[in-house]
Amino acid sequence: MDELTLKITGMTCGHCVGQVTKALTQLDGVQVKTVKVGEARVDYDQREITSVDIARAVNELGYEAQPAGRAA
Ligand SMILES: [Cu+2]
Repeated sequence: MDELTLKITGMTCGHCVGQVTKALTQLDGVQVKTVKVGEARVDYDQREITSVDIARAVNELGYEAQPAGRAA
């Protein structure tokens, strides 16, 4: 598994955290570690999904996600 941290703009409250958590949990190959306002950390399997796909799932909710830290 590889680690991905997403910096997310547009999140403001616990509802946003719930929405992002739900969307990430539904992705195959992704294990959610922590989600808080402005940031999500997951482990993911590169054979199943890319960091771009993971960010896109968050963007589809109306937020703006960008990979942070170690590139994958
Ligand atoms: Cu909110």
